[in-house]
Amino acid sequence: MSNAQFIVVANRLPVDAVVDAEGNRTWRRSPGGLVTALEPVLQANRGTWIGWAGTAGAAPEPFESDGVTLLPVELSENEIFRYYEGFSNASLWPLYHDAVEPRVFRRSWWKSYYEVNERFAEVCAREAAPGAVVWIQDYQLQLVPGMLRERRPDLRIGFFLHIPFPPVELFMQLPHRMEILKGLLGADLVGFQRPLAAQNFLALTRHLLGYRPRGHYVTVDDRLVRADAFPISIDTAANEEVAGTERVRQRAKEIRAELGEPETIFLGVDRLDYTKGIEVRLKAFRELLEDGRLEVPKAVMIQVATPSRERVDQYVALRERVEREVGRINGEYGQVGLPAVHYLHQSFDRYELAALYQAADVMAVTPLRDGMNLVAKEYVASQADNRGALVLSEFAGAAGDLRQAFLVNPHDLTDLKDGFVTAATASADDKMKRMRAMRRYLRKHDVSRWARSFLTALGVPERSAAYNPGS
Ligand code: ADQ
Repeated sequence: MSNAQFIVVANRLPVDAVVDAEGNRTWRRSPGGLVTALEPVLQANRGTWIGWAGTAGAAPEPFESDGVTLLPVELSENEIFRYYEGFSNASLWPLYHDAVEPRVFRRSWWKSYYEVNERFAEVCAREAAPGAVVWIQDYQLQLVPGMLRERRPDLRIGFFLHIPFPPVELFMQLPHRMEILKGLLGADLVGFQRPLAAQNFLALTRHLLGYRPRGHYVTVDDRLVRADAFPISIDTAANEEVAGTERVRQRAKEIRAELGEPETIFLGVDRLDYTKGIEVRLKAFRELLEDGRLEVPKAVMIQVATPSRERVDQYVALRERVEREVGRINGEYGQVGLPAVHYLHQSFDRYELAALYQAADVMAVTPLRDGMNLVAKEYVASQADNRGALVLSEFAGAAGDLRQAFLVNPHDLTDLKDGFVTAATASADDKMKRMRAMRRYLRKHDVSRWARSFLTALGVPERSAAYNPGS
């Protein structure tokens, strides 16, 4: 047994390997709110982060990064295929997102999912100090809470699901549904993005196990398990700071100039994922051009689609469909030197992203289903002059927080098209009021508040270092 007082367990470590020309490997912290929120807690508690380092084969030795111990877990090529691309991303991911794309089940994937979860649980059981706090992240590791409790009943175990939790009828399709539910119930606290997800989970314990949940609690053996909502957020101050730099302001102006000073720039920024509603967004834009309600070059769209899960069949097919649609729109409505849709299948640093957010008049966040959607929150935080308009899907968890957005139902193309036009033609005053209210909300509800409220609910005492390391 080791001495880690606070452990985060996630599929990926919060760093990416960078290999230079001589073949030397160094590690670069990967961007993201989760790392930002948890780093101070980890630093103050000699914390440990357990996760996969991102490449197949033998795991690198544990190492320190910014005061945090990083403990790589090995995944073989076969496990990446079965546990990660298979069961996690082709079975669970579509099913938990309301099956907006058909889910695929393979028995060999489950075996690998089980084995990898067991490996994570074993590493964690070995590292944790007596009575330590362990916080497990997301759908790839749903068996870990139960496996860990069997090995180490002394630990405080929290689990947070970043994606939606499906209604009972959908969850019931899942082979090994019982093992997964029991795995989650190994935690003391199961956190979700939205209250409805917590309710789905509690209803499932009644349906599948005959338990009798009361309020947010359900009794499992002699333990109380709490299921509740903790909507994740962004590092609002950091986003505002980047957006306020001269560099970003200049770059935003430059982008508008490069596009020929259009009246309305529509922007989409997503991982290239079928849940994000990129196809319906493009279709709505095309029909608006077709109907003459929008016109190139007065209106243009920028679609940034970060490469994602490129070896999973559904993602390969999606990319082809999206790129065909972009080609079609540009073929029909573009002019020489003036495409209707600027499509960028790339990742950008946070300055370029902030400049794009600032250049955009209408941000189109139209997922068919999404746990939260941080892009919507980043866009709002970047509107230093309260100028832009956010079109937001009711099916994104963020719609519960950003109530002043132009809310749309992306499953209803007419509603989506009307939402685009309403946002594009809203008065400056209306947009400013909405934006101000949303920015105020995000200043208060940022990612460190999210982490704090989860840890408090997990019973980490307020005065302990794990609760508020900065003080
Ligand atoms: P994701 O599905 O990855 O997250 P999202 O919440 O939008 O979705 O986060 C995407 C992140 O990637 C954002 O921080 C964004 O800035 C960044 N990003 C997107 N495109 C980029 C690009 N081209 N270059 C650089 N960065 C880019 C999952 C769930 C969400 C939930 C989060 C957090 O699916 O619902 O909000 O976890 O819990």
